Amino acid sequence: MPEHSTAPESGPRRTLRLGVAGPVGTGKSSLIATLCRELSGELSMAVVTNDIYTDEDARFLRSAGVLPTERIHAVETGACPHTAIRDDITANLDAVEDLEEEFAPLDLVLVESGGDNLTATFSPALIDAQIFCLDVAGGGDVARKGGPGIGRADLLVVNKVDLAPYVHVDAEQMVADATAARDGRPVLGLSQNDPATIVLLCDWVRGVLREHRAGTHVPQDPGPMAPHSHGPADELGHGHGHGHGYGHGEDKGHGFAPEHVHT
Ligand SMILES: Nc1nc2c(ncn2[C@@H]2O[C@H](COP(=O)(O)OP(=O)(O)OP(=O)(O)O)[C@@H](O)[C@H]2O)c(=O)[nH]1
Ligand SMILES: [Mg+2]
Repeated sequence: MPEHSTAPESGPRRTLRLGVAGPVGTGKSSLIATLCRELSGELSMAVVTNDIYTDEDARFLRSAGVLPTERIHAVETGACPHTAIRDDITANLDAVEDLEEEFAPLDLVLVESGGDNLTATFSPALIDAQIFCLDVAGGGDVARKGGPGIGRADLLVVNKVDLAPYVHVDAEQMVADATAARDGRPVLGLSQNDPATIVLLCDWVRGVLREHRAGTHVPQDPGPMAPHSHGPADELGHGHGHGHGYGHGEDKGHGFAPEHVHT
């Protein structure tokens, strides 16, 4: 098994590795593009994208011009996205470490998961903190469906709140449902068209980075995905090894200022 350095001997790694997961089309790449646009003036940043068969997300981000193209690496998972962010993280860890070496010192590496379902979360061996991204267009009830990302990601984003009236969703209720499912962990209603929500997102990232650098941020494992099968290969015993007893940390993560906390 390859050895990956995770921290210099003298203290925590400088670079914060931040994962962004969530169902297909909920706005993960757009959120990452926004963070690059807003924060690359103050932070040295890079991005790793995951797509199943293509490098579509990396091409989108490169064409958006939000970072120098060489700071955006694509991992083609060739399989169910959660495999590459949770079960065998080698390709992603290599991509992250290559970027950290090439552009040292990096402050922030964003890792976008391939769009999956409600059960995919990052391994804390790959990332330090993770955002789980839903959108209102997926339906107001999604936040009530639970799962490790909704329940225990460091930040849950309810995205595209500007679309709520058009898809007959009560965005405030959706945020309230999400908050109720998270035992105090933060929830953010976000829209690319609402600068105030983007400020809150950026402030949350700055807060995590501060705690990471201070050594007080503890990466949390939201937990594994539910047992499932990928067909004949799994039946022959070549499964992904789900069902480990991952613990659920007690750290509730980084909240917003009181006036922005959704309870
Ligand atoms: N109205 C609105 N549209 C948004 C917002 N954020 C993203 N979108 C749109 O949603 C669509 C999907 O966005 P992406 O960022 O590609 O979503 P994704 O989660 O990266 O998609 P996959 O990687 O394919 O899973 C695009 O057409 C975006 O322009 C938002 O805040 N409001
Ligand atoms: Mg994407």
